[in-house]
Amino acid sequence: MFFTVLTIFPEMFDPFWSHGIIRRALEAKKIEASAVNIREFAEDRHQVTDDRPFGGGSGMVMKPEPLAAAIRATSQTMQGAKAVLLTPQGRIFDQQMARELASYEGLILICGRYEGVDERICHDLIDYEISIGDYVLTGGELAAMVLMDAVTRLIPGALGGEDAAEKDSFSDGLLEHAHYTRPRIFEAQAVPEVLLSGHHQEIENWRLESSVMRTLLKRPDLLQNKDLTPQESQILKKWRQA
Ligand code: 6GU
Repeated sequence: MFFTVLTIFPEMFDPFWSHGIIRRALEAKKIEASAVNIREFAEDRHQVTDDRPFGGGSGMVMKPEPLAAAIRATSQTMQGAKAVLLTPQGRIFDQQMARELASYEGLILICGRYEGVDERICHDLIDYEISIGDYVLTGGELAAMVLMDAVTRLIPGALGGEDAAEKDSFSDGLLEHAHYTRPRIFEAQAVPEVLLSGHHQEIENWRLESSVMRTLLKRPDLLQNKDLTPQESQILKKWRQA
């Protein structure tokens, strides 16, 4: 997977590239990533990337020419890449969209700033408009990092060979089961006995029950669109009656 981020703040990405799973995935060449300054594609002497809105009003709009030039130049060097505009007006990002994006060879992530980008960019040059939630950020940069993080962990081998991505929350439409580590008793709260038992089947059963119960309590909306296995249905019935 290739990520190229188009932004007026490329330095914002340096700390993101240099920590944790993202760093390891870069070092292992599971992903490649770079941040390109849109300013480099501005033709004028002052490399201006924004201008006042036609029709008046407050705020500034990102000019179309530097953005279009940046997207075209990047697309040419990235065969099979999709162009994603990060905008609060986009489709809300979720795990299913992360899976879809992870199937492409590359992603060009375009970070809007100011009040927005000139509308004429969206028609021919953009494949996806994506938002990360219903709140307003000052720019698409943090959203681009969220998206790259979620997509990277789905790239085979990026997590270091474990199957953790498949077992994570949302991958099967349920929240994760509860987790415990040492000590066995922390502030008068004991670890559930079954987890210390060594009975693998019983531990699996307990984890599924924990998963279903937590989803029912914390995110019942997730259960609306989910096909439940017979075992999951049975657990749900039990907890709904409780
Ligand atoms: Cl992608 N951009 C901005 N500016 N605000 C957002 C967002 C994106 N997603 C949620 N809020």
